[in-house]
Amino acid sequence: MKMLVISTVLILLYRTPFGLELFQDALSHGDAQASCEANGMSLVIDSNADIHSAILSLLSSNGLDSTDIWINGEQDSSGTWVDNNGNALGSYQPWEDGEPNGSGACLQLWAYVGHKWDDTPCSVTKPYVCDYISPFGFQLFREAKSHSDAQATCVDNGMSLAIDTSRHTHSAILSLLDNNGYGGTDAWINGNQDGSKWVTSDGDELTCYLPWQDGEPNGSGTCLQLWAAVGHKWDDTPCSITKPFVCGPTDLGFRLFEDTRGKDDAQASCEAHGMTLAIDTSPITHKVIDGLLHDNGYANTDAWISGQQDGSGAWVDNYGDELTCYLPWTSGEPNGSGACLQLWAERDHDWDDTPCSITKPYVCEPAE
Ligand SMILES: [Ca+2]
Ligand SMILES: [Ca+2]
Ligand SMILES: [Ca+2]
Repeated sequence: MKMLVISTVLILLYRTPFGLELFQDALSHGDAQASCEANGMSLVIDSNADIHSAILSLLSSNGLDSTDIWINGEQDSSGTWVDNNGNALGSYQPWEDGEPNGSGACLQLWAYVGHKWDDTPCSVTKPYVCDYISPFGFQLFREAKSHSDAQATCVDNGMSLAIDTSRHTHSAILSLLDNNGYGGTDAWINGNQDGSKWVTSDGDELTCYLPWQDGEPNGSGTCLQLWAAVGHKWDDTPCSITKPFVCGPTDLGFRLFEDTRGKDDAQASCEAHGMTLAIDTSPITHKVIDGLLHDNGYANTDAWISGQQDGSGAWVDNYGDELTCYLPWTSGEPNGSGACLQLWAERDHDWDDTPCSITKPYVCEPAE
């Protein structure tokens, strides 16, 4: 009897681990960052155990287990370890025992100790790993978890599950998934059903921007996912299923600028920082912007956000989109007193129309 020989085809799938890119030309730390930027990326920020293991897999699959590697991080003049934008590195800092020992001001993954962190001179040339940077500060976590475990991991990393408040955040989250090879994968974002409402992890209702897939939510679960099969529109699904997930900053990426400017100059300043005046799309954004003003001592100060009257008298944001759905005008406003939208301190930072030329501090959000 003849043996049936089943020929096995070994298919070797090789894929760059997920948006991270390894560059094998050895450069100094500064030149490595410049090279990342020339490729639309930045030196990777080793901000959690999940991305750390993705970096190590990338090195391993390229035979670089024994090679030191540059990542994002340098010591500033005050001795703090910061990223290339000057923001302090987070709480996840897998230093080798005894490091940093003052042997240099740049951060490497030290091969000799299993690619733990080490401070070393910036001028030494090494290969380096770049990463796509999401404008709103969204981070993809690759290890599949239940919705509640995903949220707990985001909190452990100083964030929350990503809150999808506008077409701009939605597009940033989708770019993050695509750029990391997750264009075909479902992912958790922030949202739970609470009776007839959908609320964030802080209990704030998701309103106005609700990109549900047609026919959803259909009662198939009480947690909010981005459903890959329908272009990552929103879908309700059981919370216990494990999926990759996207975390985002609790301040939604908004930033207060304290120099006072007229409205046009404020927008120009936002743009100079890769941002645009913040768009107040829902009670969630309003609470964050108002909180930012309070936390920085501006509870009693008016501030500019996005919004001006166009030629037809409609109120539009900086992308030219009409402001609809969420319109927290304070009582009696708009009263025709100006063509620009401000947050009026005297009315708890509800909306007011006012002359565009008045100078005020302003709040920006990341631009697409
Ligand atoms: Ca060292
Ligand atoms: Ca569903
Ligand atoms: Ca007014």
